[in-house]
Amino acid sequence: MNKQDKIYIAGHSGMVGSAIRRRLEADGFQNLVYRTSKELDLGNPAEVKLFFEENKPDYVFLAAAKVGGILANDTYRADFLYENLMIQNNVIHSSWKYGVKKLMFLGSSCIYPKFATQPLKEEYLLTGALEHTNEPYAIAKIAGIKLCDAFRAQYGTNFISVMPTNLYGPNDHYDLKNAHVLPALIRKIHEAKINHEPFVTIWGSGEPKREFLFVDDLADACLFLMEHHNEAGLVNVGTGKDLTIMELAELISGIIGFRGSIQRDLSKPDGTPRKLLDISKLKNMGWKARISLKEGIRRVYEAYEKEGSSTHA
Ligand code: GFB
Repeated sequence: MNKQDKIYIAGHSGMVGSAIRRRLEADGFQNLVYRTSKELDLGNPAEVKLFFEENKPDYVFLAAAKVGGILANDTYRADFLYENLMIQNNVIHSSWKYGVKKLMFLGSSCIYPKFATQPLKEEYLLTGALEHTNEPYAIAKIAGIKLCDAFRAQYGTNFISVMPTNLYGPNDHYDLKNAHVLPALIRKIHEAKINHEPFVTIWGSGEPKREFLFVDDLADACLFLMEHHNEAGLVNVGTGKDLTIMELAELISGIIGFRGSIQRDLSKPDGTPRKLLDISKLKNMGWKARISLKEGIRRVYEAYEKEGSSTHA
């Protein structure tokens, strides 16, 4: 990518898209294009087609998606499947039609089978049944990977797919019902501390293991892959380390300074028992994550405190 190339970031105001935008701006890319969802409805084929016809971007980062934590995925099953399929179908199809040089499609580690061998290698895709709570989201993301590969096979486009592990960072959602675990626990534990509550409640058994990547590390990997990777299939992006949800709650409690106990709500789902990514493919290309989980949580908590609880409804 040259500094003058026109780069469209779909989903620029979300956690992932905004991190990619920050990074591109910091690196001196001067021709970035983005639209709010009010200006451009990515679910609308005619609007997306017109946008591409008028703007003709050289490169596309497809970071727009309907996302959420385990309960949101399980509750809004139709929305997660339909909206994500529409967004990615429209953007990928128009990228082909209007000659985009290269597109990056962002997925998620939930595309792998629920009980796959750990760590999860890229070739485990479609080798077993998915986790029920996020099956609609995973099916949409798998369709996106296959659509990129199909355009490459049939029309020779350079569309690549990147699968990040669970992400966290600035511009995350703190709504307790729909958030992912890390922001949800930051909010719950912060509120328990300031209200002098004796305990905080986490969902499920606390036994599932998750791997967490700071979103600025993901943005770094995205730029790296946009420069160096030009193949079909997918590339995992993670840290190679995971921990149990109980350990995560204890780590966050330590950083926030909450001394109460941690209780479990067993009526809430655990989801996939473990989804640790095998990161050897990316490591062999020469990339690794830099921000430790402790450092990342410190940064996020600092921002959370500065922004104030009013923005976290
Ligand atoms: O982050 P999370 O919502 O999603 O939950 P997944 C991870 C684990 O943390 C689950 C537990 O075992 C939850 O039960 N957990 C404990 C909590 N306390 C809480 C809490 O207060 N809030 C939340 N949200 N969880 C999602 C998928 O799976 O991850 C998506 O549904 C996507 O499709 C995304 O892949 C990255 O890691 O289980």
